Amino acid sequence: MTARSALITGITGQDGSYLAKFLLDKGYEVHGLRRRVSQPHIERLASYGLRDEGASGGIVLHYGDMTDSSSINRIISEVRPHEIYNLAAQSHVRVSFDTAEYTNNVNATGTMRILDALRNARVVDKTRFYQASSSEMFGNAGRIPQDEQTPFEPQSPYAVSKLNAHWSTVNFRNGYGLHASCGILFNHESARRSPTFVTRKITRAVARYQADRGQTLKLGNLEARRDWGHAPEYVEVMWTILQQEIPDDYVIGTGETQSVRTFTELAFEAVGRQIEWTGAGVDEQGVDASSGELLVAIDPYYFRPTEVNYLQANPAKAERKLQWKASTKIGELVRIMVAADIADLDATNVDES
Ligand code: NAP
Ligand code: F7E
Repeated sequence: MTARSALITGITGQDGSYLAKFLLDKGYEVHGLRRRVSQPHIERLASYGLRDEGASGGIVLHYGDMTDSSSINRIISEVRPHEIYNLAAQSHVRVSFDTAEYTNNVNATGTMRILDALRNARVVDKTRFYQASSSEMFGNAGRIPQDEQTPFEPQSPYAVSKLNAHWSTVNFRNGYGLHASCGILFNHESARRSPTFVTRKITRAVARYQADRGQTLKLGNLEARRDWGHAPEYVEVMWTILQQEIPDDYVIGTGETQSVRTFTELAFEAVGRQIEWTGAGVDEQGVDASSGELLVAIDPYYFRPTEVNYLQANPAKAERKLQWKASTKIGELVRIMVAADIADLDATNVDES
């Protein structure tokens, strides 16, 4: 029997790398779209084996870009995959305020390029499509927790672009019968999370303190609350979503929420340090309760023009229909990430802004 094939956009990212491994283990022929960069960065995939087209085993990487229809058309026509996981995105919310047009081009128009390519290659009947939608689309929805019926109130260019891609996917499902589904995923983190997201920024800072190379950790809004889960569990549900007979959209999260402040406290507690908070607003500081050492300060650079204050998933539909439930709780997630960063202390001097 011929292996099922999958094309992953965003394969070099956190989720793409976990998903590639998950699909390889299931016997899939895995293809990935990667963009050209001056410094090759496929570390997250290196251990899985890369191969040339035509050879067996490993992953086939194709050069392309979400901003380039011709490469997307070419790759889809050549690979004609059974499944497409569209994970590529300019995924940083704060950066999207500085690069709004580009973010929209990659995330929204990029998704439309893939959907149109599926029509043009006449594989709408053959290919199933997964769209990486985001809890950011809920924005400040005013309803807690958020489920599939919660109205969207996006608060950033990133969230607006993801909402565009989300509705385009639903439209192609309704209009052309494409087996297209959206996973509305809440924040999911791991040792592979880019260091510019707050969780990894914090766990890396804790690891540096542990090695006596600590520098004051500069953060923005400590009060924002997120529903943080563990990324490897979240890529499994992407696959489960595409195995359903009827395409649909699902909210995926743990159902629990914590503030950035609490995540910071838990991360320092993982190495035996208690934070004592003093001051208020931009003058607030977190100091080591025993030594008085300054651990955390506020830097307004990390504030966003519009912030999402409170995200908490209601994943009841996924639990009921997909039999999926997040198992890693926040305490364990923090311990996994801190331990990985302590084991990998080379990674200093990375730009975390
Ligand atoms: P990530 O680590 O930032 O990875 C993003 C991927 O997209 C990378 O492979 C990146 O390539 C690629 N990419 C960016 N711009 C591209 C372009 N112009 N052309 C081709 N590829 C491009 O993101 P992630 O955390 O794995 O998230 C995966 C997807 O889920 C994203 O769409 C994200 O928006 C969405 N999402 C994430 C979360 C979360 O908490 N992680 C929650 C909800 C939704 P490079 O490696 O070359 O940069
Ligand atoms: O921010 C606050 C910040 O950048 C979380 C992406 O994967 O999840 C992610 O988006 C919160 C925000 O992730 C810093 O203001 C405080 O309230 O880690 P983040 P995000 O914006 O939630 C969603 C679901 C996605 O779809 C996105 O692709 O933390 N915060 N201080 C900070 N954030 C950062 N980055 N850096 C700080 O210093």
